[in-house]
Amino acid sequence: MLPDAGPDTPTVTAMRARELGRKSVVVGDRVGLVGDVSGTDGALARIVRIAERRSVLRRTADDDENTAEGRLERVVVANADQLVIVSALADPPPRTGFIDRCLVAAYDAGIEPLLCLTKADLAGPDQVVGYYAELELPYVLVRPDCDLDALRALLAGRVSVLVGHSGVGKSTLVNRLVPDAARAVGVVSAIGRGRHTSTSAVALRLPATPDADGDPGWIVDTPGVRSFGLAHVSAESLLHGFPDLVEGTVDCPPNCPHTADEADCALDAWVTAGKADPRRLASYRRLLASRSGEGDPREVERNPGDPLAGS
Ligand SMILES: Nc1nc2c(ncn2[C@@H]2O[C@H](COP(=O)(O)OP(=O)(O)OP(=O)(O)O)[C@@H](O)[C@H]2O)c(=O)[nH]1
Ligand SMILES: [Mg+2]
Repeated sequence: MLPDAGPDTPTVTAMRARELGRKSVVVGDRVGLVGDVSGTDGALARIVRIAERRSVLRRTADDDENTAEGRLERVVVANADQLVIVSALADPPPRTGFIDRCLVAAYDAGIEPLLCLTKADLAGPDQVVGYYAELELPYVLVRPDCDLDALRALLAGRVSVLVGHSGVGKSTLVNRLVPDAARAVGVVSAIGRGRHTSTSAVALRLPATPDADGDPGWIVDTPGVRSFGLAHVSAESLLHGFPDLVEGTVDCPPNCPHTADEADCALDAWVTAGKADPRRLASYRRLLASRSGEGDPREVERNPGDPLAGS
């Protein structure tokens, strides 16, 4: 993005200059350019500077900080203001474990979360919305025939990044929001198994709408992910993704690990007293366990009693 780019600024093709060293440029970075920034055919500029990032959304390949794969940290996007967690209500089914992970990543990065529930024509939102009742988590419902005014209003003036499993309809949504985007859209081949149609993240400027003035914002489409690895988030910070549980830890002993085997952890009493949903505590503890290598982050099969719980 050019720092002062307006809607009519041409798209500039640029390559990373050697003097940047090992620093990588990611989607959303604000960069300093030299060379030919005319945007005409064949023109090539050079990226010589990356501005300080306002926010950095990261994920790791898996949760294990003890393996090379687990430590492999990817910056998903820089300078995002809003994390739009896209979950289908069916085909593939919603996974609150995954949504919870995204919430942790959002709060950790200082990015505001927005829950976007797609395929509302196939299933109702009550179960998912009920699960988050204690949180002030804004959400929008999307179906093929709905208008997107409410979503557009929430996207206006900021940089929003879409994340979600493959096949939940991220690119479909981007194509509706940005008619020129022409993002490839895939077919969900089997329940829960999207095809990973999108392979790279792309930032797109949202078009101006006639009845709203001001900056309509930017949207970043990303490839579907299987899981949202949180090895880079400290155990203490994990709790930030569970604001409904935070107050319940006030009565915990010092350095309480909040795990299920900690007899004095006050979170059990908090849930028993009806202050938070027991499924949220279970989800928090699954995350704690998966980070210490004790649990399988792909615990879908391990929770047959709660079909929503998987990640
Ligand atoms: N019934 C229904 N189908 C939808 C809706 N939104 C998207 N789909 C379908 O879901 C399938 C997958 O959509 P995509 O937009 O490619 O999903 P994606 O999230 O971009 O997937 P990846 O790029 O693999 O991460 C396509 O066949 C869409 O037509 C919806 O609101 N309702
Ligand atoms: Mg896609």
